[in-house]
Amino acid sequence: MSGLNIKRLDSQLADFKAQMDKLLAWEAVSDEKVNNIVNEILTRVRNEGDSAVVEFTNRFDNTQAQSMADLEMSQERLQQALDNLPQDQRNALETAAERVRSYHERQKGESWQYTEADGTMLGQKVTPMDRVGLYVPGGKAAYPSSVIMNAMPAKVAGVEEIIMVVPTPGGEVNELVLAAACLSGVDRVFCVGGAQAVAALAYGTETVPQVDKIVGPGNIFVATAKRAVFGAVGIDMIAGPSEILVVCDGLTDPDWVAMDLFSQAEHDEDAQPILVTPDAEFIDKVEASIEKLLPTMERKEIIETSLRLRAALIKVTDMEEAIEVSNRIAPEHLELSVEDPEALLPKIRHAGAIFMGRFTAEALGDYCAGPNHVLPTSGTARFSSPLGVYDFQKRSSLIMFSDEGASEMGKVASVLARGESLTAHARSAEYRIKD
Ligand code: HSO
Ligand code: ZN
Repeated sequence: MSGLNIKRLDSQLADFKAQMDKLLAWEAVSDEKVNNIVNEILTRVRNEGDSAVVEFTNRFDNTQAQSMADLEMSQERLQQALDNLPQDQRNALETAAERVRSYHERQKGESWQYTEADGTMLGQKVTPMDRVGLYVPGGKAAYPSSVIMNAMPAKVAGVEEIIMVVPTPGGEVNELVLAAACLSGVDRVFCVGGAQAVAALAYGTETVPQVDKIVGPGNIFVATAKRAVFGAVGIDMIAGPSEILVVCDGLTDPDWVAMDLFSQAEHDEDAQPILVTPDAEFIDKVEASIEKLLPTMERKEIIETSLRLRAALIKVTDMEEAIEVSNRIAPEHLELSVEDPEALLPKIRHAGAIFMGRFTAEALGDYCAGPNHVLPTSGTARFSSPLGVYDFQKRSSLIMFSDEGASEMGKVASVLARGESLTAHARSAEYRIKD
């Protein structure tokens, strides 16, 4: 038995459903105190602009900026960060950026139209957003890979201007983050974080241009601020802690499975790693691998907490049931660690990203496979999708009637308008009816 006490569940036991519900219960905390602080910051930035942003930044990030100009990074500075990277870092970053670009190229929505027999034309016009804001967290969650994953789909969509904000506590900038911004075509970078950064992007200041949508992960202050400005601007999803579900037939090296579980656990104490298998002995083997490998991990404290709080080793009767459990969880990342993943694919309904086969480590998807690593968490894969080009494009409907079409449809509209007692609608349509 393990000292870690990782939860074990068995689909044959009477309380399985209740245990599953308990395992998956996750609520984003909403904190009254945080709400009040965020609201004050939003109001002050909205009313006072740059000076409030500078004041909050100096206060929270311990910097000594005199003005917004001190907090902006020039394009030359971004290029310099890229040029000064060790060659292997630069190559890897370039390979990743290129693969992410080429995958996302395929997501571009195209405009379309069709013409009816009487000459009436209908269609849909796709337009990129003008300007978007990208929030990049500082400190331990400053991931250059996330800069690429957030900026590249916007770039591919054709967004004209990408504005990045990133906190730099103590004035310390992350060179890899700047290099990734350079490679992804970010236009302007401000060393500002927290709710003040979200406010600057949402309302605009003398220096920071107002954006149409804000994307990117952040701490509770950032998430609360994004929720508050939604409506004035668009926002992406508010991500919960990382999750990985490994569905395994019991034939993969247990060390591989243990490390795949660690790979998401190391993100966050609240991350959720789960194994589902029909092979009871395999559960013991993976647990033994976990015990053996954990002491070797740099982030063992975080991994251990995540394993203790939120992990589970689930025994099912067969693969069919494994997929049922997977659909119930709707995981952010699903690994199908089996011989023939394609045979399982048709039955999988809910997952942010599906990693097929024993060789497909989720970590490859985080960095360089090509698909986006910003994915729906906490079961939201039931109704939402990975971040993509489509999140930076919008659609306008196109309608052009021929005189004949206007006459025919005028009759239909007139009847419906009079049914709603909207006479101006009816008469506007009727003017165009030919006698
Ligand atoms: N797995 C994270 C993304 C990430 N992993 C960034 C490494 N760096 C999103 O679920
Ligand atoms: Zn990751």
